[in-house]
Amino acid sequence: MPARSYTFTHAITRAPGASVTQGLREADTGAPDFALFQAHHAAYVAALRATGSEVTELAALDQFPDGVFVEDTALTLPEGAVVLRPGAPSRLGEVAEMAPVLARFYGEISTIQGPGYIEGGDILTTEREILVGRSARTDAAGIAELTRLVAPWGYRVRELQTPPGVLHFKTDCSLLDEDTILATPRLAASGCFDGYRVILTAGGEEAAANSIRFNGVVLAPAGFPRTAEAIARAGYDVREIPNSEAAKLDGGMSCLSLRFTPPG
Ligand code: CIR
Repeated sequence: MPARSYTFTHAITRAPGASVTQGLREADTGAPDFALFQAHHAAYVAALRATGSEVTELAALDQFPDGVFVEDTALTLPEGAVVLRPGAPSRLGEVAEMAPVLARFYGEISTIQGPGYIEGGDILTTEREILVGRSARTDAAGIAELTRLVAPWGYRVRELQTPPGVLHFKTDCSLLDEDTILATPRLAASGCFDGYRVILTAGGEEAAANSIRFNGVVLAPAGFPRTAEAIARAGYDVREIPNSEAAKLDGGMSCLSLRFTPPG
């Protein structure tokens, strides 16, 4: 049986809209260039497709500047999909756009009702558990509701802390295989990955931590050569994807897709 935490037959992405230049950002390093963002996004989608996966590309939503970061709207597991509740007020409405799309693949879907909040960027699903980092976007009530929703499917949720000043838990880590996590030294130092093998990002290359294992490849943001080399040396097939524009909005490889294998 292939590993459910990184083997996927499907993915969903959303094209960036022109309003992506107004997307949320922790620090303003300038607006992303829209045309370049589109080109980078196309390279990302092509890399997903090259693994044989079926990628559903949704149309841009100009009313949601951060709509391209579809990961934050849902948690997609083989047993079912959970529509989340983003903690960023400007992003709450994105979930109503995603729910009917997921219903096409899953039939019935579960929904975080609130009052808590939880964004997909704070959720790392491994082969043995679901790790969720509390952050400025994800609170204890949101995590508790998710825990209740996935319990019948046999998942254990472990609540952790996203490092202060870091947008999402997965800003600082990604799953490479059943036993291996790529993480920044600052997150790994918390001990939250004890029991896993950890590959650390190189000094000054913390942004490389938001990579994704997708079927046979690891998609990593381009521009972090020592970390890419460390991942390759560990035996993974690394594909570097240009990400300079999404990075201006604190976005990396995971944010840009929902990855899943529909039931049945
Ligand atoms: C935001 O602040 O919500 C977006 N600018 C970036 C979202 C990145 N999403 C993710 O890491 N899953």
